[in-house]
Amino acid sequence: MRFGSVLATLAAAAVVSAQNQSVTVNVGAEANTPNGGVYQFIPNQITATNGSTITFKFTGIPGNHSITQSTFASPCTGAPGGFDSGWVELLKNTTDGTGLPEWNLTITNDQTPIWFFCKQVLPQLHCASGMVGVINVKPGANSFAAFQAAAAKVASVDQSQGGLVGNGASASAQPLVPSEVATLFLGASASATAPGSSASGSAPGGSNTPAPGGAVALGFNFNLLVILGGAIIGATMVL
Ligand SMILES: [Cu+2]
Repeated sequence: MRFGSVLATLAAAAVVSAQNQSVTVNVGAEANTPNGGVYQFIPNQITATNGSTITFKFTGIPGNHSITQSTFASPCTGAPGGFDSGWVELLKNTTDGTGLPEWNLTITNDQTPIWFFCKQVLPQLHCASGMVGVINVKPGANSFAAFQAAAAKVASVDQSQGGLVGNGASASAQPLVPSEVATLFLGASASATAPGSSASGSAPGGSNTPAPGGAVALGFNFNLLVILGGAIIGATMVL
């Protein structure tokens, strides 16, 4: 009995509850976080009633992560009408942990599980590496363990962009991203994504960059150089 109660206590410790209040979830872990890799939400199981706010705090260094709603059936694919923070790339940490990017999600329907994942694919699939979570899992129904196990078998991760309003939870704004510590990248919306392009994870500019957004930034810089170079050549010819 005593052993059983210890187990029950340990299991309960992994679940964080919020009742019309705020709960913080760390997005991504430090590289040296004990007992786990960098690809995780901490905690990854949350119980929260309607009106509660989940504050996702981007804490992982290195880190480029998203909070994207999926379904139990397709753990690493954006849910139709699902919420999506977009990618937040944390460039550096702050000395005391304050001033980090945050994204607030408010629970609007606490009667159904809200499954979510990180859609980052570089340097490996974060979703398949364990970076998944659930709000309001129902006892005796689909379990978080089964969700995470299914995610681990996924070979490609959806890169389309969801909205702020999701199924059972909504955000009123995009992530608050202080420019000195992080950058926000938004992908093409699901409806605007061409068939076949959603799983590549590559934006124009190349696939060997640290993030889809990073690829966009490098592509822009390259184009800028071309434009500048062309302008200089043009000016020289005029002279
Ligand atoms: Cu991630």
